[in-house]
Amino acid sequence: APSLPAASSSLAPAPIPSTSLPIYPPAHYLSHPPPTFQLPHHLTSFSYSPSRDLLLDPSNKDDALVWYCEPRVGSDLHRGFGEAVWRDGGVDEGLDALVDTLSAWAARDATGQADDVLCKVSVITWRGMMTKLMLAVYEAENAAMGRRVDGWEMNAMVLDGCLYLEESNPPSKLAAKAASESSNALASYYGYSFESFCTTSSPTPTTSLSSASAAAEEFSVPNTNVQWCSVVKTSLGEFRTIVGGEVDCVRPGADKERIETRDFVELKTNLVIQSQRDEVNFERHKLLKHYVQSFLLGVPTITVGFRTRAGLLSGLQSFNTLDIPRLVRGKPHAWDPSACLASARSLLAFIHSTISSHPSTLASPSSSEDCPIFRLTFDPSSPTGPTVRLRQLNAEE
Ligand code: 0WD
Ligand code: CA
Repeated sequence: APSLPAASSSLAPAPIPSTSLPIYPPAHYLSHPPPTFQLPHHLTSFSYSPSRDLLLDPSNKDDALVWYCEPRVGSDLHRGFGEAVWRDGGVDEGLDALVDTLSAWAARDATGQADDVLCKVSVITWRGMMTKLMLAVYEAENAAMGRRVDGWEMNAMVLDGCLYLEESNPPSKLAAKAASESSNALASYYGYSFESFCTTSSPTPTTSLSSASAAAEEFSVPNTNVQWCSVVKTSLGEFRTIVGGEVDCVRPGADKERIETRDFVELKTNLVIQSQRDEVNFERHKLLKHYVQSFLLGVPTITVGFRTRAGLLSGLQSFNTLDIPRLVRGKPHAWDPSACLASARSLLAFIHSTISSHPSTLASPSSSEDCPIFRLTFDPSSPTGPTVRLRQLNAEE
């Protein structure tokens, strides 16, 4: 029989891909230059209505867009607590809103730009999922230092070469989430109420006789169904990504017809900082999370409202997102965004290549119904060290 040419070794079955990836201490990721991160570019947007209807037509996709207006220090964030409308946290929305928005955007685009972006994209997900990937390295470090750290779970699939990542919400987890939300209802209400005090649905600042009455006028009782979300394209290393995320408001005067990421403003609330220990915690944990979350969507400004325990607004501080790493550099509790970028890139590479080369993905036709789903689990306190695991789900899961 004729012997096979040497080149046929490339036809040998691929080695069984590894199904778990250790998360190393931050320093491990700092021995090479960080991967590039492309400045996020706003592609399109959508809104959720007060009854959680998805609005994605040109006529209503920006219905939930609001503009920043400075709140009055001393405002009572407890105001309206009893009347607030809370989103039903038991509904698992998956990636539907993002995927539907992208389809509608591509369908009305006559230039071919949308198709061009979509055919090159290798990751589509919510910003919140990218935040989790970027923070895993420091969550692992927190766990190693004995702090209590929650892991996370996501579902993943690769369809036509594009990785889709969504939060995994098994019923047990939804119940735990609902319980923690109701026990933290007041603290999270202060966050929503702060958003209401800081925003107005008119694009130009209203001039009024007294700033106190202007601030009072801007308050409307929060309905957590209402959200405005931006969909951006960016890239991390070799991965072109499309990311959707909630944007709290845009800067005063921003033009609704020409929204760019440089207009975006993120709002946060925090208990007033009263001790050295509070300050270290704020810089080590809160600023890291705020930085990563806003960086991923290209949000340039983060405005923090400091509040008392009783919910009175006691002060405001705005941060330029890109300046935040410099504020903590050189301190004993410093963190380095390069470790986040490098570890998130290696996580994406692991997830993308493991799923793409998996026999069941290779065997599946190009339709989302039959595409195999994988479960991604991050266990920061695993006895064998912090690890991200990937396994294929059964049809029943
Ligand atoms: O964990 C997530 N990323 C989830 C996102 C869980 C459940 C739902 N979603 C939805 C959001 O409601 C939105 O429609 O995905 C879309 C995009 O969200 P994102 O920007 O990716 O979410 P993330 O960056 O995690 O959080 C941004 C804001 C939060 O503001 P703060 O200032 O706390 O980070 O989205 C809101 C919240 O206001 N948010 C939620 N709203 C309702 N239900 C939820 C939730 N479970 N999680 C975050
Ligand atoms: Ca916020």
